[in-house]
Amino acid sequence: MGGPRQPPPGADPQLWQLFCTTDTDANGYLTEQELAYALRNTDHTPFDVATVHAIFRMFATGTCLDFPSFTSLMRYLDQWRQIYHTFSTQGGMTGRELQRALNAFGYNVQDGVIQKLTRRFASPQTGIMNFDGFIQSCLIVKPLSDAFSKLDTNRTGWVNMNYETFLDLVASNLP
Ligand SMILES: [Ca+2]
Repeated sequence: MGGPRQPPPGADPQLWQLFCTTDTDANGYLTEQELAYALRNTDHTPFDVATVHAIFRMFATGTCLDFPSFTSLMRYLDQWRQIYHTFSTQGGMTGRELQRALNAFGYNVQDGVIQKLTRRFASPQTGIMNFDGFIQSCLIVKPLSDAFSKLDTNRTGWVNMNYETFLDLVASNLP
């Protein structure tokens, strides 16, 4: 093995460096455990394992995440991070701010749902959500809302669906 690993042509040097540090066994792929090390909240706490798992599955091929997929993953997270910072104040996101962020993207999420998401993903002490909790909330609301919208063809906010369709909708959109 000898010398430092060369980045692929066109690689973002900062991302390449992060990839090499994260790829602790230097086999050219990240496992979910290796990726977990690279994903941090603003306060440097690691991401919740469920969030790492959901994101890893979105970008990895099987159990391996190569550098191009890692680049896409980090860019995807950057976009969410910008949204998170736009809508959050005081070093974290309150339920109100989460609601505002989701509304801005056309997801008209009611108070009751926001409370449930906050209870699940925010700190029980402060009610403040870290970046990883925000992602988890979006990974629940966005795909389910998009799937609902597809069925709500006349845009009334009402859909008539049977049990099987409902279960299929949920099962197809698990984070
Ligand atoms: Ca590896």
